[in-house]
Amino acid sequence: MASLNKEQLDHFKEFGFLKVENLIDPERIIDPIIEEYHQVLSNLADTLFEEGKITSKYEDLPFGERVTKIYAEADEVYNQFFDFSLPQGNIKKDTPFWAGPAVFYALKCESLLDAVESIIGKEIYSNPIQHVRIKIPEKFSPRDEDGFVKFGATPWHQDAGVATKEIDKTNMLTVWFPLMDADEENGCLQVVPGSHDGKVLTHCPGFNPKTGEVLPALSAQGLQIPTTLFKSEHAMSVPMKKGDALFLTKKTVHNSLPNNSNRIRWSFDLRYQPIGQPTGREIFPGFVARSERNPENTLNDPHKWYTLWESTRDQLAAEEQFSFNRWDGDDPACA
Ligand SMILES: O=C(O)CCC(=O)C(=O)O
Ligand SMILES: [Fe+2]
Repeated sequence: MASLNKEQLDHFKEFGFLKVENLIDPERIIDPIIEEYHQVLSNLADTLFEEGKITSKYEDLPFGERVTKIYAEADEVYNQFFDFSLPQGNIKKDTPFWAGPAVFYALKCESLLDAVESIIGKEIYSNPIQHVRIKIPEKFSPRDEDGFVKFGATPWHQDAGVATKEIDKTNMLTVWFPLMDADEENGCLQVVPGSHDGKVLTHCPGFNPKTGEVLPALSAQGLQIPTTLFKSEHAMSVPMKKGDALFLTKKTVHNSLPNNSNRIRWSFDLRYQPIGQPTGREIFPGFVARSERNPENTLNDPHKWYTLWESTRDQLAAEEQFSFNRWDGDDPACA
């Protein structure tokens, strides 16, 4: 068992984050994901080429350069095609997602679950708040009408702030790992050590939903904590190598830097929690990743995992959908 040692656990408790080097086998776990995503990208390239949105399929390029060329030429970011979760609204019958076997085996990675078990115990549920993030270099990135990079740097937040209020009762653990080395240049994470010790801080929408106006000093990239509410001067960057994993509590304040490099910034973020606690996104499907008490309940079949997401999408597409943001932006801290 690749359990965490006392020193690591003490660090996690004191500072609210822990980086573990060489936890995820690059050849056995990460390379198959990269291979799988290359196929997803090929399918996307075929579609965009047929639609006349790109003039070449860029078949001979490695993943990073290929996705950069395709997003830049089509002037659009297609990250939902790769994501193993659904959007937080406007889900349609043909909303794309990717829940392939290599991704499932990463969620079930034994050494990763051993470390998770050291923190949250033996009854482990895979929380459905999870994403792949592909960020092409900002200099090539498509931008929105306000000039903001689409899918760029992530603003300051706590993960509890991007789930529904029910998450306050849950011992949710975030695991972040890069599929390629991530550093300050291509946009690694920054954490604020010790910021997990207080309450869930006010998150403000990046724009005023009533007027559509972008708030001063904030970007339009979703919910964020105003820097007046925590010690942003204590922030530290966490550069990571392929195979390393970063653990965060649900209240650890973190963000990510912009991708100012010539290569992509590519990562997975996963969440785990004890079985039976609220997930904070109840409409999405989680699963039992490991259980000593009821091992027969563990999900081991990647295809079953795929069908959980497929049926969720089809069902939500047929219903009226509600937004699940817990903040209204009326707090004076957001002004
Ligand atoms: O990768 C990023 O840019 C942000 C990730 C994040 O906020 C998370 O994993 O919770
Ligand atoms: Fe986060």
